Amino acid sequence: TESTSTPTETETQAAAESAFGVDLQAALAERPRSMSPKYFYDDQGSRLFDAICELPEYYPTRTELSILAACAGEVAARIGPRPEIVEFGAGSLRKVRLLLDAMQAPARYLPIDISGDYLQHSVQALRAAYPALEVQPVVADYTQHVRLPAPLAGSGRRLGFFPGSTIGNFSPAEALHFLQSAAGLLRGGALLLGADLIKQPDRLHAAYNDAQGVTAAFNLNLLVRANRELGCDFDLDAFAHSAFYNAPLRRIEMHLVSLCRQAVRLAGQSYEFEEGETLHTENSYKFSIAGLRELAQRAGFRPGPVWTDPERLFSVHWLEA
Ligand code: AVI
Repeated sequence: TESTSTPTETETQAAAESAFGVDLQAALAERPRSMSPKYFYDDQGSRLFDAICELPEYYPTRTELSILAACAGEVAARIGPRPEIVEFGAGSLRKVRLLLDAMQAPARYLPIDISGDYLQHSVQALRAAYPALEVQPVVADYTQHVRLPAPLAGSGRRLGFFPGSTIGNFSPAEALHFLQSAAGLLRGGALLLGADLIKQPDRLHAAYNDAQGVTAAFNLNLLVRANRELGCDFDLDAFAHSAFYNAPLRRIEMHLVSLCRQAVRLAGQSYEFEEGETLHTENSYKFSIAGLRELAQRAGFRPGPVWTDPERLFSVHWLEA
C-alpha cells in the first residue's frame, strides 16, 4: 500500500532518527546553525540542481563542458590505452561522455555514488550508449574510505574524475582529506579535477542569485524536505534564500534567513529563530590555480597541466597520483 501524505507519529519519530533528522536536530541546537549541503539532493533537489546547471547565470557547468571538450584529446593521450575511469559521484553523464568519446578503448567505468537509484540510472544510460564498455557501479560514500574492485586484466591506468567543483562544497580540511584518499585509490594513475576560480564578486553573486529564483527554490527545498520527511513545520514564507560572497574566506555562503521571530518543531522539540537568524546550508569555495595545485601537492599528487576558458572562470586540473 502507498503511504499517505501525512506521516503518523511513529513514522515521524523514525524519520527524526534518520541521518537527516539527527543532523538537523544537532544543527538547530547549535549556534551558528549549519547543515551539510549533501541534504539538498533528494529527488526534487537533484532536479532543481539540474535546472541550476542550465541557468544563464550559472556559468560553471557550461564552462567546464567547453574546457573538457577542448582538452579531452590530450587527457586521453596522457592516460594511455584501455584506461579505467573512476568517477566520484555519478551526476555528470554529459561530462564523462566527453572523456569516454576521446579515450582509446576505455576498459571500465566505475562511478562511485551513495545513491543506488541515481547510479542505476547513469549505468543504464551508459551501457546503452557504450555496449563495449564495462560499467561497474560502486555504491559508497566517496567522502569516506572506499574500496575499489581490482583492476581488470589487461587494463591500463586509472583516471579519477571529479568535475563540477564539488570539491568546493567541502571544508578545506575535508577537501584535503578527500584528495589524500583519492591519491591513494588512484596511485599510478591520475585525477582530472574541476575547480571553480576566484573572480569578480558580482559574477559569483549572480550565479547564486539567479533571476528565475531556481537557486532560491533549491535552498528552500531543504525545508520542504524536512517538513515532508521529518514532520517539521517550517513556514516556507517565513524563510528567505540568502547567498553572498565571503571574500576573505573565498567562498559563496548560502543561508536560509528567518524573516521574523518564530519557532519550529522537530521530533517533539521546539526551536526558536530570531528575526535575521540563519541556517547556514552551503559553502562553495572558489580557488586560485596556484592554491589548488598546492592543496593537491599536499595531498600527495604531482600537479600537471591545467586547462581553463578564455575568461578564466573555471579550471580543470591534471593531477598525477
Ligand atoms: C554542486 N556544487 C558544486 C554546486 C555549487 O556551485 O557549489 C551546488 C550549488 N549550490 C547553489 N548552486 C549550485
